[in-house]
Amino acid sequence: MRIDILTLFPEVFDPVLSASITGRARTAGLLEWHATNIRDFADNKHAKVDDRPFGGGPGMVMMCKPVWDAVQAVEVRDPRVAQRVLLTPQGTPFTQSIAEDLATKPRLLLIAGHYEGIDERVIDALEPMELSVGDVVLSGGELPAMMVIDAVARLLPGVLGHADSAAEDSFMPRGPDGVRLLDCPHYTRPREWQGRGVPEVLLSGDHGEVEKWRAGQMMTRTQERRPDLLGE
Ligand code: 9D3
Repeated sequence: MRIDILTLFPEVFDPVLSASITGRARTAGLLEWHATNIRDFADNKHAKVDDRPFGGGPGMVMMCKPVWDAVQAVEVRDPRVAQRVLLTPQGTPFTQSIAEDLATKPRLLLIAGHYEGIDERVIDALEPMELSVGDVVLSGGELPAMMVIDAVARLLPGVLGHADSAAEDSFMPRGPDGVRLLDCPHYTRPREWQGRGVPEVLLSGDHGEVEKWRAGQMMTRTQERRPDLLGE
């Protein structure tokens, strides 16, 4: 998969993405990413890509032209059609299902906004998928873009080893009707630590009972901590 990122801070991507599983995916030839500075597509001598909002108010708005020109320039660097994704607080909440969908695409183009936002007309023209990473205010779309890249990369065939793929099933296990559940608690040696023991069933050697206990823990923890995952 090829991922392009349009950003005002292209230098932040390599250090983070090279260090983790995305770095391994790149080394294995399964993933490539290219961060491009939107500022390179400013047409004025001060490389200004933002301007004051029509209607007044605080903050600056990213102008249409540099964003549009950057998208056009980057898209012709590869013949595959890119799924365009804009990271924005107004986007659809990013979920594992969306990551699974994005992982099927040959190419992604992520646009990380900064300032108060991007001129709505270039969003209308580009028709990107718009994603948010949660109800929290960040200072830009760069960390959200890296979250998307990380979540997608680990779903690409061949990126995780077999042991890790198995672990993935328990990372977000499925309940009876395919609903995602929180994981159960985990324990390792020693059997007692600061006076705290380990649930007896885990020491019993009875794999059937262990699996039943884990399934029960997943369900009760989800009920207690994330009832929204279980629906009505
Ligand atoms: C005063 C208006 N601000 C809303 C509270 C505007 C604003 C614009 C841009 C606030 C933050 C940002 C920068 N954030 C992102 O670009 C962003 C983001 C986020 O802040 N939270 C969750 N997901 C995302 S995806 C991109």
